[in-house]
Amino acid sequence: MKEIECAPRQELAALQSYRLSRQIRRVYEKVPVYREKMEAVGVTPEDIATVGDLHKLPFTTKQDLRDNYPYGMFAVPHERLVRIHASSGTTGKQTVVGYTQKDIDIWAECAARAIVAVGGTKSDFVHVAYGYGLFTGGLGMHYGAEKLGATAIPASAGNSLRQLEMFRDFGSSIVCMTPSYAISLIELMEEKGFKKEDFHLKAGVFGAEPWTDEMRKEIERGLGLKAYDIYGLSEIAGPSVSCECERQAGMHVCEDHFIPEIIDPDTLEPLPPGSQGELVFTCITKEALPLIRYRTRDVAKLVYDKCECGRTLVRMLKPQGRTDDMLIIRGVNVFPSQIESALLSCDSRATNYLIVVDRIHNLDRLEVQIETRDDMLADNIRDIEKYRATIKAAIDSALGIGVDVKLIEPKTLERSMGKAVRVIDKRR
Ligand code: DLL
Repeated sequence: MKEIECAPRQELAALQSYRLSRQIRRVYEKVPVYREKMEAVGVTPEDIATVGDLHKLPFTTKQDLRDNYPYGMFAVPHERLVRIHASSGTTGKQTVVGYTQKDIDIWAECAARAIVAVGGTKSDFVHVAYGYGLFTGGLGMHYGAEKLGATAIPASAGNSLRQLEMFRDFGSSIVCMTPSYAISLIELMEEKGFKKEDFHLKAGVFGAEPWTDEMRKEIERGLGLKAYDIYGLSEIAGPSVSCECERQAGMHVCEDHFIPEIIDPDTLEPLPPGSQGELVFTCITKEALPLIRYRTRDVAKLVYDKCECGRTLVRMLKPQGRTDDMLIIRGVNVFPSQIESALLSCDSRATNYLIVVDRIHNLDRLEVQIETRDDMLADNIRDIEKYRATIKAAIDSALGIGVDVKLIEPKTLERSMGKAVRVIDKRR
């Protein structure tokens, strides 16, 4: 563990203040968009001396990146860039992010910290099954593993049978992949007769999409490892902006590089510690694309209590979802993660599901389609109806609205190798 990860909070705040004021002077000089935004609210770099001044600064959004596509918000000439990545861009134009060599080194350091936090050492085989490419998952964890001195296995996502053979033959001890891909590998293990005892897995670093504690239990059961949550976004660094430690009680943010805040997404006012709201990050060491008060749209909470692991870095609790993924059903706010949690609390193996939202005769309708499994086919109709009714009751009570639950044939939903698509909203 690095010293800074358990430094007294005042020491950390002093470092953050120094880095923040230096960063603001830099972006003011080098990025016209920031100068204009700061001038518009009457703030100059001299006004930003400490972390307490952060709230004076204007926000940055994905729209700013789109408006300045591809490189308009970069603070370095392109000769200094050593790599670019891009967001998946499911809605609208994709966003391009870039890194200098120093940015890559810091990112690798954060990813190495994440691997250490889940118990990794130089002796581990770190099997990276996030996609390699413009997506940050693969290369992000790969460089982290190498920085630590562990052995990276650059498997990338896909070719699932090979993944299982590699787990068995290469001695993979730490795996990195999306939780939904882990679920599809567990399913394949059962189909092909692999047992968790065939592998040497001890820990997994799962992220890039929301997943619940119920899903965690299912992955731990299926793969025989401890499953940890890791968070990040391309705009800030990629994976390892924050990661859980062995306590599995929230993800420690690399606050010496990224300052987190929680704001009210409607009023844009910062919220007190412990409140749930939209997560905002400011990059204080990033050279190429130093985003200031970047609105992530992720809904989370920050916990400042000292963790039993000894780290003093703030923890962010599992993101509930994104403000733009929140569904409004007949006026009620619904996060897909609430549905997953209720569903898996009835049947921990019901991991293949899809939420379909529609508007019929001017009324919102939410249907949860759940795949049945081959082993359920022997059940009689009454048992299956009871199963469906139990799940419906659990989801209705979690959401406070009535939903439709439909059981569908085994293996009809598409399997994910990256971020799973869990919601189809036909109203959009
Ligand atoms: O998903 C980076 C990443 C790769 C993180 C591998 C962790 C592991 P983007 O494609 O830019 O970057 O997507 C970022 O994914 O704003 C969240 O909405 C969501 N997300 C990422 N990690 C988590 C997580 C990568 N642990 C967006 N829990 C973020 C919930 C997550 N949501």
